[in-house]
Amino acid sequence: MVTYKFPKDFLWGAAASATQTEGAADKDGKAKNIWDYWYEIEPERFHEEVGPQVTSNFYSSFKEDIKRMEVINLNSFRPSISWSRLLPDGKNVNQKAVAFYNSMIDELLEHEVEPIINLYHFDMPLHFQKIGGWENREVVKAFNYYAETAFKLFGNRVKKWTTFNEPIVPVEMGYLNHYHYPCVVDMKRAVVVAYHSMLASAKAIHSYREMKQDGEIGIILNLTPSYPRSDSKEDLEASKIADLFYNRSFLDPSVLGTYPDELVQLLRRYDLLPTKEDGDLQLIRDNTVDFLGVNYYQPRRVKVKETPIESETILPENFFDPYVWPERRMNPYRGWEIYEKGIYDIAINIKDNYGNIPWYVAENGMGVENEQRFINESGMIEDDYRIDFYREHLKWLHKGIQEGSNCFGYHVWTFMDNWSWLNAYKNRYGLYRIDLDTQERSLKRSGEWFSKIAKNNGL
Ligand code: BGP
Repeated sequence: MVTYKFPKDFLWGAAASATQTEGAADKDGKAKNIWDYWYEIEPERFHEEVGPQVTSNFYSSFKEDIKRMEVINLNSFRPSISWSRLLPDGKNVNQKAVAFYNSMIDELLEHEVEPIINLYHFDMPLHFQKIGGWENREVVKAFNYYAETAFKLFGNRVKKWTTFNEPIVPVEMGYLNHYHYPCVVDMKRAVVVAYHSMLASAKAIHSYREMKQDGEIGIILNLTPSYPRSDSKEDLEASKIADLFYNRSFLDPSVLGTYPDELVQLLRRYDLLPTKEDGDLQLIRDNTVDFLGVNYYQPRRVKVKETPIESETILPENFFDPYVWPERRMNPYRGWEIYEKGIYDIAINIKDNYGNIPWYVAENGMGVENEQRFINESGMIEDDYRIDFYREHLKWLHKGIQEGSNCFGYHVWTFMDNWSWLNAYKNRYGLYRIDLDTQERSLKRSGEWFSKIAKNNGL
């Protein structure tokens, strides 16, 4: 019996990214990206010193893996293209990469798994990082060339594209914290990186339309709803600022075509506004997305700034403090709060404040360490915690849809265990387990459960 039925043609699937799954990092002409390089110079930063060279070997095993998608009734899959594989020097097309992505796309279509192809998932080619990465407007141009090349090569079969996955993450992790290369902590530079990423997205959308491609193009944002500790004026203000920095900085320009005034004023007050060129804001205004992908993992709880600011440097944290909600439930392995209702709040926010644009859950998932503890006699991982996680999020999502939010799909993170940015294979997320010694895949109980949900279009 299906109690929570989802709309017709709802997408049930999973997301992935090139660096986290493909492997073959130095094979068949692929150039280095920042992850390959960072691992080379600082392997100790990565869990158990496992780097991005092999990961889940999707480059070689994609045909079997796509069959496995069909087995569990996925009707869609969102991988990314590796920029440094497709255009190793930024200009010339690598034919081996074309062959790989062509076969991957064809295989997906043959198995009735709709490809949603993402262009950028944290993987700046090293030679572009060397000239400043997103700080350099030349890289915005280079990205546009890459996007046009991908549309030209694959646009006849791919009907849903996304420009970026979580563009705030490289800003936050790489320019406000030491968690992603280039490990800079500088708000002024972070703002430039964010602004240029936004321009790159708008420019690629512009090209997509100029090229008269007959599909749709969007962006994937990680939305972390900000919840204030209390209704006090100060807590509300703190939570509003967190929302401006971490959500609205990309959400507003991507969907509405404009930056929030409060954000611009705040940046101006601290002399943090980036240099604009003529036409920039018009480009952003004219090239909003057709649809939105939303990655949801955790909320952000905020209170007014109570701890003294230790450094002179301006950082987002100067404007609010994190708040530990006494009732919170944590995923202890990842250190993220689990708050299922957040997905409903996002659904309603999109409906009420973002023109009820078509959107889908592009990632939602739970990473757990040491999952082999849960292997049963027949060799299956009994990950009931993950089933609970998905079920509760889906119920809240269903409520949002019932109330009119225009959500067209739900993708889990992720299809099979994969390599994570610093944690490597510490926390596992897959519907399929991967034995790293043999690269063997085996279905987890959550995979079996998800296949029924996908088949019944509900739970
Ligand atoms: C998202 C990223 C994914 C993935 C996921 C899980 O932010 O888009 O690439 O990694 O988070 O996070 P992690 O791998 O850090 O546990």
